[in-house]
Amino acid sequence: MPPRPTLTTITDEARIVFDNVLDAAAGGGTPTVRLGVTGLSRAGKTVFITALVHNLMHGGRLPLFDVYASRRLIEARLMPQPDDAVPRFDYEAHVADLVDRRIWPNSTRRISELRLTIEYESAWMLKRVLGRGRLNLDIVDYPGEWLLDLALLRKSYAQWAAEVIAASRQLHRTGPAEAWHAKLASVDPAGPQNEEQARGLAEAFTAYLQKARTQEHALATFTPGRLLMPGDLEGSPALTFSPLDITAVYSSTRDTLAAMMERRYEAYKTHVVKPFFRDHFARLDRQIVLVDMLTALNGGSTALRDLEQALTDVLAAFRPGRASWLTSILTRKIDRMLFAATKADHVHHSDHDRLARLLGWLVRRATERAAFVGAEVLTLPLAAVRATREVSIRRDGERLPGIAGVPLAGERMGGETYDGESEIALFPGDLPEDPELSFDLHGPSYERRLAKEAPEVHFLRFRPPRLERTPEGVTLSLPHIRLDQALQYLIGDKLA
Ligand SMILES: Nc1nc2c(ncn2[C@@H]2O[C@H](COP(=O)(O)OP(=O)(O)OP(=O)(O)O)[C@@H](O)[C@H]2O)c(=O)[nH]1
Ligand SMILES: [Mg+2]
Repeated sequence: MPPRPTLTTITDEARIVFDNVLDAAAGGGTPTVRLGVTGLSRAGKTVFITALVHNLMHGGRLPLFDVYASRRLIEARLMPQPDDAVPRFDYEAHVADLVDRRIWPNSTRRISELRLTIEYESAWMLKRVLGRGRLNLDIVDYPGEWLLDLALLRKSYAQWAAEVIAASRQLHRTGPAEAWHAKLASVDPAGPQNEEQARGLAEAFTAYLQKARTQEHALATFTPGRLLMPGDLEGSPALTFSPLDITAVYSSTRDTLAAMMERRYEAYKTHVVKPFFRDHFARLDRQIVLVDMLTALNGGSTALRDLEQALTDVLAAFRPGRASWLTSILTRKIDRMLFAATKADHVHHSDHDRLARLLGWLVRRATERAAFVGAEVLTLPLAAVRATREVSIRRDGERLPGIAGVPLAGERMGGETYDGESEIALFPGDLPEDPELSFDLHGPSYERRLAKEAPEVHFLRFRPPRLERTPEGVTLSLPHIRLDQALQYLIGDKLA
């Protein structure tokens, strides 16, 4: 078991206990589930939350969501959320984007929250006599870039700096890092602290992060998150720092440049990362971790390993475990975790088993840890919004399981650029059979073997679907894959 020095101070723990008791009081006796929707940037958090609310409010097709299938769900509606200081999740705008304009919502730039109150008829006679049941479902949405910061809580400045610099020296990252590396070489970490130098370094470092992120393979190792997505913190001193090359000449003497950077790094953790963790992640009951396996597969084994490392680091910050009735009020614990491979509509359902196996492999360490402390874990391929349909494609006399959809304008494949209007059918390639091979755990020869054994996969991004209408002209809710199964696992037992 790794140590858990994430929230070390007693004051932090006391705050969390206090907030939990407040939560219980603010619920006014209505049971509340705080659902953590966890995922790196572009993993599909905003789309998932929107689809979840839309399907519950508009009666989607949810045959595997028990309360719904047995017609016990009376109503789901958005209610004022518990935290007044956090903006409300802009559900209406996201639905309008998806349904009316058929575009995906923008990348999230700030934190927001929603409370969905579900009224239901209990499945139990006795409970039914006592009246209708009610459950509050609280969800927070935030920019995925910020999530990686949770890993910083366990890292010293020296450790973090060494890791970031090592990553930036990897072959595919040296181009974007050139200017920043030059700046690093021109300063002396043991020299006197200097605001101008600090600012110059921070700017060069931020520029590197931005450039590196747009590279095809660049993925998950980019911290601090607020340099990429500053929210309200733009320009503040807590963001004016950079890793320094201090492995050789680290001097912890006060007033050196290195000491100054270290102070700011620690300030960033104290004033930015810890409150974010304490207020939104330390109090979760259930968690869904969304993982975009397909984009990582497109990026090859380096991208997969990057993603694995990042997720393992992040998930170490959470507190899974089974709680007793008393500890469930005082210290909430995550007793159920769902790992979902998102955007599963990009492959034919005959490949979903492989997709689930790949994800299971990616999160195996986090799964072991959760199981060890008694939390339940499930792995599922999922599409919060299904943008494709399945077709069978004839090629060389063979029938291949394919998908059809409208590629986003500008998507390209085989020399063709799509206009965002016409539908195409394609066979994206089969997912690799053996997860271990995809992660290339045994060196480059495996990469070659993999290339031979598994044909290349290529995934296009599709436009959100055109919604079906009933003969009366009512639009149906957003189509999905296994959203009902996810709901059943995450909150089904609370609606019994
Ligand atoms: N086909 C399909 N695409 C999806 C689905 N969910 C997400 N996507 C795609 O993934 C992109 C990112 O989804 P978001 O929900 O915005 O991701 P996010 O995790 O909120 O990302 P940040 O806000 O940047 O942290 C979308 O723009 C879509 O292109 C899905 O269920 N099906
Ligand atoms: Mg988002």
